[in-house]
Amino acid sequence: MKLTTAGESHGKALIAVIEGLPAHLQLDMEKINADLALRQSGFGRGARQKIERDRAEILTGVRNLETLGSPVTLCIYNKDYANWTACMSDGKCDESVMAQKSLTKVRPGHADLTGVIKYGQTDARNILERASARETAIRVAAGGVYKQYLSALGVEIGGYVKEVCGVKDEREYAFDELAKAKTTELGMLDKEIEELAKCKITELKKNGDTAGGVAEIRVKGLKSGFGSVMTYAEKLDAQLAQGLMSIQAVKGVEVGAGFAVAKKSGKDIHDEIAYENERGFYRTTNRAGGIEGGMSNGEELVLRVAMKPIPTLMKGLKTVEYTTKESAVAASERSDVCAIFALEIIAEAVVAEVLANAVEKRLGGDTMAEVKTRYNLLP
Ligand code: EPS
Repeated sequence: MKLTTAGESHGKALIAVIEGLPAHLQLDMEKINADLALRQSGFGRGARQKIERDRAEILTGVRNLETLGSPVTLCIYNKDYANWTACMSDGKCDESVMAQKSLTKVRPGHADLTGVIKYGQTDARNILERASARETAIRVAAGGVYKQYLSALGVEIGGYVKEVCGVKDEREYAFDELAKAKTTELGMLDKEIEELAKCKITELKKNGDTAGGVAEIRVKGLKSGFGSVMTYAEKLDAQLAQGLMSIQAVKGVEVGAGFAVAKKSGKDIHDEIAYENERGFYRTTNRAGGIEGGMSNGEELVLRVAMKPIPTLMKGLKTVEYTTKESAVAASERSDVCAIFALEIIAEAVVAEVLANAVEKRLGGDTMAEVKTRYNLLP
């Protein structure tokens, strides 16, 4: 299965094309739109989210709410395009509006500077429009399709926000407790810690500053053997890390105990193996996070993703104006203070994409019935 996304932050629309889905996958668009609404929510989001009301529209590949096996195209129209037509149109733009909206005081931590040099631009808007995390809206829509493919096999994905700018929830939660996170303001499961995190965001906002955080993503019901021990590029943890690192602002990914493995001895890290007639083989602990040797081992997948603070600061950092090369204060334009709740939703979508691909690689199948039969035959 192949996913391509396209679209600029203030352009007409965002598009995703998914190739390789089997026929007869029933799609519930309301579930996809619910994820899109969650991605827009969360304490610390900016004014843009008051303009957009993201809803995915299907343009191709689906008839009567079922996939046909042909490429599925999803589209989200940017409502804000109406306010940006003069300088974001594919036709002739208004030079004065373009100049007014241009960005040359390149932002530290953003794609601005490296992007303008690489693509021979002077206006970083030609870079930031694609670098923008607005692109994640369409990845969440596509992820919603992959989630429904996995759900048909009994594979479910959940998650929560574990940390916001140093305010951390140290507790571990059972998978069934995670759904509650979607009903909170910041995606955190502990009310008191969430209040502290909100205070932190409010304080940072007052100072023209921003926050990142950590989200934990979990997967229940994935059988063992997805990914590969034979080919490095097909290792499941490698593919998950690639997918998660591709999300805007992500700087770190952990699987299971993650970086803590380096602090402990083998006896305290490796998960002992047991067997019961009804359950089959299982691990008595899950520090490996459900992946050994690049393959799922049948335990829950446990992944954590670290997001850096958003690089658009209302009190800009020191920089250099790109055209004059003079010292300057970095550009600040409307943005979010914290988008960690969004990251949690986006990371679920990306994990769904990677896992659906791993399932398709192993099982193939032109119809959902074939995929399900093959999945159910696995130990
Ligand atoms: C973003 C800047 C802001 C964010 C945007 C990501 O957009 P704007 O410049 O229009 O205020 O709100 O994220 C989204 C629009 C979104 O839907 O997630 C950036 O520079 O990355």
